[in-house]
Parts: sequence; C-alpha cells; structure tokens
Amino acid sequence: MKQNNFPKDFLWGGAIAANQSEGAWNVDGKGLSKTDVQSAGTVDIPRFSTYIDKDGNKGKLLPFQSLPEGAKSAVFEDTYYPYHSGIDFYHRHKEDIALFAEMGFKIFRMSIAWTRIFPNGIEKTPNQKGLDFYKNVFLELKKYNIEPLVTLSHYDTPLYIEENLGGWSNRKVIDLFDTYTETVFNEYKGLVKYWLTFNEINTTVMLKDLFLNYPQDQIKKDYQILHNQLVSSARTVKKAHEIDNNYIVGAMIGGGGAKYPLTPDPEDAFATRESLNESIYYTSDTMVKGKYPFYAKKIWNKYNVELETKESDFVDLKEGVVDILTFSYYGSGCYTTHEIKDMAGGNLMMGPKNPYLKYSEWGWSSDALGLRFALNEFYSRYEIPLMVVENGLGANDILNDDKTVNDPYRIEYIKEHIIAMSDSIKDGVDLIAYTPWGCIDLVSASTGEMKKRYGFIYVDKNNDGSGSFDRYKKDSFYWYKEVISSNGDNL
Ligand code: BGP
Repeated sequence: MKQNNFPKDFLWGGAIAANQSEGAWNVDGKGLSKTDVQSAGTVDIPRFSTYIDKDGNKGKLLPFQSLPEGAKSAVFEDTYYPYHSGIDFYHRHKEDIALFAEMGFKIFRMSIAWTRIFPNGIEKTPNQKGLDFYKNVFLELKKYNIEPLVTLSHYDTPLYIEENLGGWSNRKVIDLFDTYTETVFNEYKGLVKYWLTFNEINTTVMLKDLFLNYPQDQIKKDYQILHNQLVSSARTVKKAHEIDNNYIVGAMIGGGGAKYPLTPDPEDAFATRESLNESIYYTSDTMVKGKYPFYAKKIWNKYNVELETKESDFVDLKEGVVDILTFSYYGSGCYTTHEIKDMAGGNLMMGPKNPYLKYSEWGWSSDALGLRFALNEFYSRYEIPLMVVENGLGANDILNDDKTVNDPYRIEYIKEHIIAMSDSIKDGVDLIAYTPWGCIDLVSASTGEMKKRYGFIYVDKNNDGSGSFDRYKKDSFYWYKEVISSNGDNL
C-alpha cells in the first residue's frame, strides 16, 4: 500500500559540482578557476587562496579579501590544493554514472566549469575539449535515462576574470557570462532540459554574517556583485528560452530558508523575519517576481548601498523570471536580539544554537521539520515548482577492512528529510525533485576536507590527497536504491 505522497514521476537523484569533483584542473585546455588556488582547511582553520605579492613574497587571502595591489594569484609547490584532483570525476565519470544508474537515479545535478569552455572567460571561441567532456557526460547519462540538472556557475568563476576584471563587481562580466551560457545552451540542445544559473546565488550577501569584522565597504560591493549576478541570471533565463523553449531554468538559493526566533520575544520574531528577508527572500523574490521587493530599499539604506544599475537591468529582471525555484537545505538556524552564549554555524548560517536540535561533528544542525517549513514558505510565496537540490549529512565515515561502510546516521538523516518532503507534498507543495548533496563523496566546499563525506558511494581519498580513488558502496547506497525503486515507500 502506498504510504507516501511522492508523485509517480518524482525525480530522485543526487548532486555534485565540477570544482569539488572533477579534478583534472589543468587538463585538456582548462583554465584556472578561482577555486583552483584554494587550499585545504578544517572546521577550525579557514581555507585560504594563495598569491605572490609584487615583491615576490607568498601570501594568503580569506574568501572576502581582495588581492593586494600588484599581487598575482599563484599555485605554490608546497601547498596542497584539494580541488586539483577532486575525486577525479573527469576520468571516472563513466564508472560513477553507472553506480548512479544502479541506484536508480532519475536526475543528476552537476555543474559545468566555465574555465573548461572558456579558459579565461574572455575568449571568443570555446575550447572544444571542454565542450566534448560535458557532451560525453550527458550522453552517458542519457544511456541510463538520467536527466541532467546543470548548474552554470558553482562558485568557480575564471581566475582571470577575478584578477584582471575585479570579478562579478564588474558589469563587463555579465556579457562574458552571456557568451558562455549561449554557447552551452546551443551546444547541449536536446541533451539537457534543466538548468540552474548560479549556485546559492544569495551567498554573497550572507558572507557578512559569517566572518567577524567583515568590512563595511565590502558589504556595499557584495550587493553590487549580487545585482550583477541577478541581472546576468535573468538574461540567462531569457536566452535559454529563446534557444530552446523546452529549457527549464531555475534559481538556486542557499542557506536553507528555515530560521526561527530563539525566544518568544516579539523583537526576536520580527528580527528573524527581517533576517530571512535579507539573506533569502531579497534574492528569491527578485528572481521569481522579476523585481526587487519593497523592503530592498530599507536594506540598501541600512548598508549605504548605492547600486550601479542600467534601465535595461530592470527590463531583464522582469523578462527573465525563473521557471522553478531550487534550494539547498542542511539544517535550520535561529535568531535573537538577546545576548547569547552558544553559537552554531552551518551552510552559510551563523547564530544562536537551538537547544532542541542535534548538531553534526562539523556543527551543522539537523532539522527535518525545518525542511517542511522552508518548502511551505517558498511555495506559499511563489507557487512554482520546487526542487531540493542539496541536502545531506557530512560525516567522517570509516571504510571497513572488507570495504564496506556502515553509515546508519546518514540513512537516518535522509530518511527523516524524505518524510518531511512527503509531508510537504501532502501539505500541497509542488515538489518535483530531490538531489541529495555529494551523492558520491567529494571535497568539502567550506573546509576543503575529504573526510567530511556526504556520499552513498565512498571514495578512497584522504584529506592530504593520498588514496586509490577507488569507489565503494556504503550501506546507504543499497538503502537509497530501495527508496527510489519503491518511490519513497520503503524507508
Ligand atoms: C553548499 C555548496 C556545496 C556543498 C555544500 C556542503 O553550500 O553549494 O558546494 O559543498 O554546501 O558544504 P560543505 O562541502 O562545506 O560541507
């Protein structure tokens, strides 16, 4: 008997991103992405980017810091860069896709590295080997009837653009991104149906909450960066529809969308609402409704933001509204106006610790009901199809001597979230897909570690880059396979 609410055509799958999985960082004409100069870190030690200053001294930058005058990004021989080898998806994708097919995936979220197609982001003609690589991946997926869901930009802007043009704060990058997206939309017509523009596009304006002493000037710049990306995203949606009206293009919002007041103090409730407006809805409202929300002005005033805009931007925003809304959800956050002792972080959030929730080894909360909360919030606001395109538990799995991995904690986590999604569908939410993050172990984005594993498939690679890179099925592999084949009945 059917126990859940998933529709027959529900898209079960998994998600990865180019920079965290492909490796082959300088192979077949690929240029450097800004993530290629990022070191490894830990939960306590932040990752940094490496450079040489104008006097030849080595230097390190935190994510929001800019290169000093005259400095150049550089790859150091004595530094380990975890993305350079990733999990070698570049060479092993056939084996990996076969494993996804064995689990019964209907959809697979991945991203294209802009630098494989246009190595510096500025060229006029694309790099054929880069185009061929993704074509082969899409063909391989097609073989198993797995629908690709392709993110066009997953935190990996070409390094050339970052260094020489000032990155996304420069409006010229909008045109360069147009060239890249138009190229891939034409190239992969018939092979791809679902596209996402920028991964966790709202991240830029959330950084200020993650680092102490975040520079005020940088906050203004962050709103400009986001504006340029929102315009770029809207133009991308328009272009996609012009090239193929079967293309479905989505927004991808990070940070979960579930945040609670820590106390019943009305001040806390209101401040929480304001915080959600700033971090999540400012971005998603603009992408879904085609214009900045009424409270945008208040936010700009708060941070003294004066956006550099063109009239055509507002036309683009209006005409380039997304078809679907997708988001990442790992756990919920709290907000308070009172003084707090216990802080907690996790996927772009930093705030008071919730005494009712469990926290992972990396300090991320686990809150399945929060997913139902977020799904209901997003759907009641927009009433367009939703996808949960990232979710999962990062844990330090152990590969047993017999090459098995017992990960009941992951099964438990995903199971609770599947129940929450099923309940949301019953609530009336039009949820069409679920792609848990890191369906195969990959390099962590926040810490650069390998041991923060999310996969149903174990990859034999260690934090320092050693290992055979061989793949092994975890217990959760067999469990998820059964979930998919029963369309969510057998949990
Ligand atoms: C999201 C990113 C992903 C991913 C995930 C998990 O913010 O879109 O790229 O890595 O978080 O984070 P982490 O890898 O830091 O555990």
